Amino acid sequence: MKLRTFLTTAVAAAAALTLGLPTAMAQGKYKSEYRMSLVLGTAFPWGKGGEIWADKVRERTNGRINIKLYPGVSLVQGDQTREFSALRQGVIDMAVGSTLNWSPQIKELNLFALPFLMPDYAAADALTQGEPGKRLFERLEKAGVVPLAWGENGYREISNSKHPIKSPADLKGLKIRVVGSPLFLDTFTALGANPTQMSWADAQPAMASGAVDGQENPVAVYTAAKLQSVGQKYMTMWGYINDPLIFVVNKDIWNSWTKEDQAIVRQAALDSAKEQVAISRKGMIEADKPLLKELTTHGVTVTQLSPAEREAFVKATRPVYDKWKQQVGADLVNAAEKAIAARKQ
Ligand code: X2X
Repeated sequence: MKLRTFLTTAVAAAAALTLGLPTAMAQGKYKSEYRMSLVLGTAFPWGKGGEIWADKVRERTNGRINIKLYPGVSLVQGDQTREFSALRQGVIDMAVGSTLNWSPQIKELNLFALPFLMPDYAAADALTQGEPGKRLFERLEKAGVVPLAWGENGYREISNSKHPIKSPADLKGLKIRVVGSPLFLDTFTALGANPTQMSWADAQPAMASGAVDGQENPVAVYTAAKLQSVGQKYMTMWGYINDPLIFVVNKDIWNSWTKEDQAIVRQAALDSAKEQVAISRKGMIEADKPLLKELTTHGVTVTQLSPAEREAFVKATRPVYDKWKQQVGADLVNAAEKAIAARKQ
């Protein structure tokens, strides 16, 4: 640095300090490293999204904001339902988190777990990119975090180790691992199954030992986690819910950044989320669905439902939908139903 530039900078910094101007220099609060929480690591579309975001931010801020990934929700000892509280409290600086895992704290996020609300990807987009998504971000801001962009874990399909599932009767008595909020217990109870709540970390050994018979997760999660190797031999494509992800920053961390850096982090989140959604849908949106083909080569029996067969699941879970519509907020659910009805296909 030339002497003159140095002096100008030093004077500016001193002035900023005394005047309390919100410049990075005046704040001097940047951490050498920020902690990003993720449930799934970079072998999955979810973790890839976090990695892309971290890389873009590091590059575009010339290393001013340096992010380390913590997959396996390791900052909350693997308990994904505590992630949102930890984010609020500052144990976590930023995250790409699932609406399902945060719904115990933010009941409106149960919207996405209402059974059979979103019939296709266009419907999921109508919610996240439309009015309902805007309202949910406002709700999250009120809860004290800074949401920036919507990603996607994906449509959750059901698998099990016993037999193909074609009707609610096939679920009878099956022990199914579920996540998140009590809504899942209601859904699977209504279908005649025996749901049990546990973290992702506990779920895999439980499948391997046969302590649970089944689970529900996107196909991309199933394949990357190789769930066929823990006995999950049967998968039914029922698309009952889609699980969006949210790119988010802790509020104090956000406020410690300059306006310029805030804009960079926001734009990087939007760009990364777009890439992440594309990665997450890869193999599922092409006509021949290569990801499903891959499953069959691993010996997995993939069951497709006829419209009438699917309708039986919709009917069986309708009372749960109606009950939880009130819990989520009838206004928000009505807005969601409206956005879906008006979607472009
Ligand atoms: O635990 C799950 O099933 C997972 C990985 O999909 C979520 O975190 C919602």
